[in-house]
Amino acid sequence: GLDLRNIQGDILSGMPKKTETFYFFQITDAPTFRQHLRAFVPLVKTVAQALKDRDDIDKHKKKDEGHGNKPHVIPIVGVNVSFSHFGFVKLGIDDSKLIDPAFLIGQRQDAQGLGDKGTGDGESFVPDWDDAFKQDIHGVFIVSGDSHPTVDKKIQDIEKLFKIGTNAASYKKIVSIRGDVRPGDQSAHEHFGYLDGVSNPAIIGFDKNPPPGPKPVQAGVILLGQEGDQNKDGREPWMIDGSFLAFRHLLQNVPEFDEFVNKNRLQLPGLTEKEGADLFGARLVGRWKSGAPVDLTPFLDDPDLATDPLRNNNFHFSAERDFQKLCPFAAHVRKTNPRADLEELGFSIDRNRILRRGIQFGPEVTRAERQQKKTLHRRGLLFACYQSSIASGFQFIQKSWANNPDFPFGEQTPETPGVDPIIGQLRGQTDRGLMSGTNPNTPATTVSLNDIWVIPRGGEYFFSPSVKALRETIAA
Ligand code: N7H
Repeated sequence: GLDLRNIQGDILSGMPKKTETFYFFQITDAPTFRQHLRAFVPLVKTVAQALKDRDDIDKHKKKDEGHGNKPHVIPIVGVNVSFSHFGFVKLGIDDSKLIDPAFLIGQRQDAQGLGDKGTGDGESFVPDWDDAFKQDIHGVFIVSGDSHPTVDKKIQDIEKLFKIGTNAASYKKIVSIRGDVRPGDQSAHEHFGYLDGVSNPAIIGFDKNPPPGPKPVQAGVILLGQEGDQNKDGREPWMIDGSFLAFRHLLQNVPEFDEFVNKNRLQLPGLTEKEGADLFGARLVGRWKSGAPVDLTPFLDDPDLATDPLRNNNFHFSAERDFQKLCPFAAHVRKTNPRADLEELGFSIDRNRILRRGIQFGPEVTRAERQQKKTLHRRGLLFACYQSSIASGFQFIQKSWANNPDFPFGEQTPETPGVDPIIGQLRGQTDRGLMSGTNPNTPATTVSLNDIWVIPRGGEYFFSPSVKALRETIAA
């Protein structure tokens, strides 16, 4: 079985969180850093501990409800740490057996391939990113919890261990970015308004009763050295139970997206303007804002289906593998997990599955923004996902699926799908070509994706080692 006390908590269970800070750093003094890290390791939350946190939260909730009280928040905080290739180089740790080409070149060098906007070409390409991410980032602390004070207090503890603010400091802080779950009834929804965190791969040997849906994957799809890791036999012992973390700082232009959806609302008999807009938006994503998949409920939202874990992920695009009346080929959830589109043709997509652990950042849309239909405040998604290969996971999904107007099927589809309207990008262009299938009755009708609403501002690829590796290999 998996050693849940050896795997960092964000990877498999996800740490319970209302707020989460990504704190990026650059190591300035490697020997001292490795000493400081030794004292830091006990702070790292494992999967076993994260599961216990979840239990505690549930128990308190039940108890409060049993007493007729409103559930009160119990303080929870969790810390994880990951390193980039440049971090391992700085620490003098040979990471060549991590093999992953995306990890080894780093995300800045990969940005042109991902389709990010920028200047120059090849080696001299400079992405149009925030300055923080143009520097060499060596590692990231992830600190999540129930509230800002608990998280901030933990960050102070970490800074103390690494002697930040004194002459003996062993790293330099580059930037920290705070994410927050959205307020009220939007709490599990991302900023465009769609329910997020519905579909993640079930892991064999970890998820005991996976709900019906995409078939569970071997642990090695996410964890190095486990069954299903493509490079299982080539790993060094310290790499086992670690996972690659792809982080992306993504802005979302919400008022502009809303305006696009409203302008292109479907004008079908019996639909109000609002219903026509909601249907169009649902067809861009592949799910209604409620979370209900359009493959199962193509014309009307179904809030009960949306929140029923036994049904809300149990679809495969198989009823219409070659057609897009139910769900457009380019819809975000079909592009990023094509299910039967490939599996029924005999292609396994197991190695392309990722565990997503993102969080929203930035304020709610203000009245002024809504009136001007223009983004005035930065908001979006701190996208984070885990996988045993970035080249087959995040990078592949972004490059070969989301950005590829011919996917799925290429020539065989009756209509060219177009890029993923949510995350697809073509060399930084705002005009991203045509998407078909948004109108269920006339799938050949296209809409022009003449703007882009998700804009990358930075990111990096990291490796999130096991606790044993932190203690015995990375710390001194
Ligand atoms: Fe996506 N969105 O609101 O439209 N995503 N995503 N994503 N995404 C998903 O199933 C969104 C991004 C995947 O198994 C849902 O949890 C937004 C990147 C994958 O069915 C919604 C952004 C990548 C899935 C969104 C964004 C992915 C998925 C449905 C950026 C990888 C699961 C809810 C700001 C390259 C697919 C759910 C499956 C689902 C949205 C980014 C991948 C609503 C706004 C960068 C694999």
